[in-house]
Formats: sequence, C-alpha cells, structure tokens
Amino acid sequence: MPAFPDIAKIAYEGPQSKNPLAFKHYDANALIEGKTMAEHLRFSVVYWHTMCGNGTDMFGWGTAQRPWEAGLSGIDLAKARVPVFFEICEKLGAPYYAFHDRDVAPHGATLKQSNQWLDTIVKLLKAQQKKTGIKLLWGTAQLFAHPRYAHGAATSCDANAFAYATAQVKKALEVTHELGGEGYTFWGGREGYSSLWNTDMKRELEHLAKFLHMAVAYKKEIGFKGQFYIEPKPKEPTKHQYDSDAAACLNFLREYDLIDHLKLNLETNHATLAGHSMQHEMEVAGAAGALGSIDANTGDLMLGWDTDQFPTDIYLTTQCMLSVLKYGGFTTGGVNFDAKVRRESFEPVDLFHAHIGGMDAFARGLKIAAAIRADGRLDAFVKNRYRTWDSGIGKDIEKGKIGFKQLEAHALKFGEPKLESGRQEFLENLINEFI
Ligand code: XLS
Ligand code: NI
Ligand code: NI
Repeated sequence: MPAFPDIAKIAYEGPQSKNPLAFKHYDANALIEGKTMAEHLRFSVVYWHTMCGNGTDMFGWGTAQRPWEAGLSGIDLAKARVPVFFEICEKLGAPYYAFHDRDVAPHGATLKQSNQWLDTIVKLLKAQQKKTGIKLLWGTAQLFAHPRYAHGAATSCDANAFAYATAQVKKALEVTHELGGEGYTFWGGREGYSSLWNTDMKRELEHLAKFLHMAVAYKKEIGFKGQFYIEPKPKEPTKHQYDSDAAACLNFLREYDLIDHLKLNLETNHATLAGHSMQHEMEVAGAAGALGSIDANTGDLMLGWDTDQFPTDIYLTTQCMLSVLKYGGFTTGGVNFDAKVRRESFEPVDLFHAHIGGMDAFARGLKIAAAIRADGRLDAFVKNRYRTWDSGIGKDIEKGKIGFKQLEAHALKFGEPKLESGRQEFLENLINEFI
C-alpha cells in the first residue's frame, strides 16, 4: 500500500505549469554544460528530517501527521518508515539519500541491541535501494542525542564516552560500506564546549584528531572507498563547536595531518550562523580543493538559529551553483536537503511541496549560473581586474622571481598605482539580468 496513492511521480512540466506537484525548472535529463541536470545536482533526501521530524520545538509538541506511523513504536515504527521514505524519494526523482544510524533504527538499551536493530533496517534499506535504484550519498553516526554524549563524543572528558562513540562510528562505517555509500559525514554536534572553565581545549582537539585518524584507518581496513566529509557549524547545540567554519576545519585538518582524508560538507544555515554567506564558505573550500558536498537549506533572517528551511532563494542557489561549476562539479557529493518542513506544515503532502521547491530553486540556480558563465562578462571583468598580475612586475611576484629590493625600485620608478573602480553595483545589476 503506497503512503501517497494520490501523488504520482513528479514530472517536469516547465515554467508555465501551474501544477504545484510538478517541476517548473528541474528537468532531470536536460543538458547543461555537457551534463544532465540530474548529474550536476545529485539531489539527496535526508532520513532524519523527512521521516523522523515531527515538528517538536523548544516550546511545543510535535504536530506532524504521519498516518503510516499510527500505533507503531520502536523497531516496528522504524521498519514501517523505510518503504515510505523510498516512495517519497522515488516520486521526487531524487537519486540519493542520507541517514544517521539512529534515525533509521532506534536506540537500543545496549550497544549490541542498537547494532542488531540497525542490521535489521539495513537489510530493508538495501532491498529498497535495489528495487528503486536510489543510492546512498552518505551515512553518519548520531553522536549528539543520547545523554552519554552530553560532554561531547570524540571530545568528551570521559574516555569511555569516546570509546562508545568510536564503536558507533565503526558500525556506521560498516553499514555505509555495505549500502555502497559514496561518502561518510562527520558532524560534531557536541564536539565543542559550553564553558571554558571546565574544558581542556587542546586535549579535546587532539582527541578529535585521534578519532578521525582511527576512522581513516578503519575505512582502509574494511576497504570503504567513499569520501569522508567534515561538516562545519559554529554553535548549536554547543556554545562553540570546534569545526566552526570552513577555514577552521581546514586549519584543523592541516594541523593534524588529515587534510588528504576529508573534504567539507557545507551547510547554508551553518554558514550564516558563522557570520558568513554560503558563497564565502564554498569559495574557502573550493580554493583549498576541499569542496565535497552541500547540505542545502536556509535560515530565516529574523531568527538566529539553525531553522533548516528548504532553500527557495534564487540568488542563494545561483551563488552555490556558480561555485560548484567553477570548481568542476560534484564528484562524490551532491545537493543534500538537510531541511525540514515548518511545524505549521504538518500534512504529509508538505514534504513534497518542500522538496519540489528546493529542487526547482537549485535547478534555476544551475541554469542561471550556466547562463552567467556562457555570457562571460562576469568572468571577463574579474580576469581584467587582476590583469597587472598577468605580465611584468605582477607575473614576477607570482613566480617568486623578485623580492623587496626590486619591488622598492619598481615603486620608486612607477610611482602611484592608478586606482580603478570595483564596480560592485554594476556587477550586481549584471547578475540581475540573469535572475
Ligand atoms: C545539524 C547538522 C546535521 C548533519 C548530520 O545541524 O546539519 O544534520 O548534517 O549529522
Ligand atoms: Ni544543520
Ligand atoms: Ni547538515
């Protein structure tokens, strides 16, 4: 029995369509810069928000109506969710999904029981993957909900909590491998602090590095070829999370000799919590050759927390796709909707409206980004802005051929540099030609 008998596979109907359950822009097979939209965007649906989100917030109970959950709990509920999830992904035409160990299967009373329940569900996931052709973008371990991680997981003050966390990651890596996952994400929800009075920061950072090195070793041991990602976020639930932004993550990875083993999984709402734009984070990661994947969502300007809304802003998606195209496109990563419907949007059909909107917003961003690139004026402007580096003194500096003495001689001879406008407003207008 399908959970959504009245919803057919969402079709591309074009920009003129008034059908809310159709794509206006996402045309999976349409070619852009030599690849299909599906290949560029690699859309992924997340298990945690889509299946487990019930609308609970700090002030109120869950609101979500999920008829397929009626009367069920524990492992029975977990089993019932699997086919519904794949029905949603399949009807959306999303080729990928992502999950935490404890979203797909419940917490057991013991680690052994948790692992058994996870195995039970992994069998069902595997069968659904086979049936639908939907693939796992990445797996992860949930190391933040249980009280044992109150002081952190890899950065806990208690070595026994650290051990428990590694055991969970070991198992999560095994099942991700078993399911043919293309990646594995580390997001350190509790890897930070609430008070520096009780925190040995240096020791905690060293432990986090140890934890990741052990994961790298185990990955090798089991022959898992997927890409490791680290997902920056500055705070929430902790006051400060060590993986605070792309630059902090890169610095940490370099300091602890992990840079070759992990790329970044960037999330829009985390970027804004860090006081950055998503474009900034993507450029920081891209420039370092570490742009792995994105958790596509958005915050709300009026709210200062991780609201995880579906992305609908065309400027945002255009900026994201300009960076993705600039750095050569996704390889193992994709556009993963780490986003949830609002508490007020409690009907099952809202899950479709939300994903259709996000997919269409990214498809538009892709089309606009490709048009800006084909037009060439933006690139030409930037290239021209740096032209003094292409020859003469600039080229010599870049090549490392000269030093302070020669540069002083040049400055004495050349005199004042000629100032040119940065033309920000002109460029903003140019971008608007395409939006
Ligand atoms: C939370 C994070 C989380 C990760 C996966 O803010 O975005 O959902 O993506 O653990
Ligand atoms: Ni998040
Ligand atoms: Ni995320």
